Amino acid sequence: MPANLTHQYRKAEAAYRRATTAEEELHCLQNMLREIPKHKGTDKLQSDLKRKISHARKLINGASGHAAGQSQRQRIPRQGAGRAVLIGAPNAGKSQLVTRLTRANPEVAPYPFTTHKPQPAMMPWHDVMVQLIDTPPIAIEAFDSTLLDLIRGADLVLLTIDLGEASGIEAAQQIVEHLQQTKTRLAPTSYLDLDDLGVSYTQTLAVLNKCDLPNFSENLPLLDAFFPLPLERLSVSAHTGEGLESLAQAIFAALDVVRVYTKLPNNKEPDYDRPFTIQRGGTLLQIAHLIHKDLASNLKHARVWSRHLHDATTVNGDYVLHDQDVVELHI
Ligand SMILES: Nc1nc2c(ncn2[C@@H]2O[C@H](COP(=O)(O)OP(=O)(O)OP(=O)(O)O)[C@@H](O)[C@H]2O)c(=O)[nH]1
Ligand SMILES: [Mg+2]
Repeated sequence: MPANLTHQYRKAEAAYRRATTAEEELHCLQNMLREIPKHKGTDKLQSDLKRKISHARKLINGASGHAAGQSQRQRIPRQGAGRAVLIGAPNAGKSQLVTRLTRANPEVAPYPFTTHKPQPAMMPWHDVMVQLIDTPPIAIEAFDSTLLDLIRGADLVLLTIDLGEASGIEAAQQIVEHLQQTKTRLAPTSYLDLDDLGVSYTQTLAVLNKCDLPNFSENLPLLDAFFPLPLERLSVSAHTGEGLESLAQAIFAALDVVRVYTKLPNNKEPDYDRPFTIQRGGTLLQIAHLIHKDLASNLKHARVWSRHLHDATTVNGDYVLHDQDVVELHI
């Protein structure tokens, strides 16, 4: 029987994927269980959820132990409009890309295994910031499984491939195939497997790096023959900067968020410097909640300036926001 999952369930599931603490995970799993349609087709999902809830509770209650403390330390707080994690083989150019896209200064070197631990940095894109995480290289023979948590929790993975060398394709192919054997896999879009909740797919862009090198165009067609996944591809050079604007644009687009500017009733102009961002499809009530939870519970109505409406249209909390809407909240 098909599960026929609702929009509300999908939203709860998306929040679960982004949870960065055990408490958040528990809260999201409880939401998923509440929202899941209760019928025979979802029996297995329901019992999976209950099992995960009980596991998350145990983790939180026993959090004084060494293992729990360690996993908390490895968690990097989420910042900005979303999180993209760069992964790839040694020397693919991950750190060089982060240097070019952000103001961070990770170590870049002409030899492999330069980066030792995940490092967050912020990428400015127009008026928002996106969190990029540089990671140590993936070597199949010594795979560091803590990377799996980062991939699972990411909004986007940037699989960085060195196309300056033909061996770059094989290295990336091995990474993809290795991950497909785990429960944390790469895919053109993010979703959780309906038959096995433990299996998670994270949306991935293939970043074809080193397009300034002479062998790049020769290696490009080899991708079609040898690369196992139909991922969106972008050719870039972290060295010359070519393609990086398109990459930044693609990263922001993949996050699928909208920017919302708030305006105080007595002010003429909204605060254009600091937009709030929420997942596309999000409502005015969610923005109110982001600003302050009391604002959400006391919200009476709002006025909206939007490309899709007449200026200053009055709307309610369930109004679905568009990118670059301006809202004036009234309580
Ligand atoms: N020609 C060229 N060289 C590049 C490019 N991007 C990176 N490199 C060089 O490739 C080497 C590796 O770059 P890193 O950014 O350190 O690679 P990494 O993927 O972070 O490596 P690990 O930390 O070992 O995983 C350095 O010598 C960079 O200067 C590029 O687009 N073109
Ligand atoms: Mg590096």
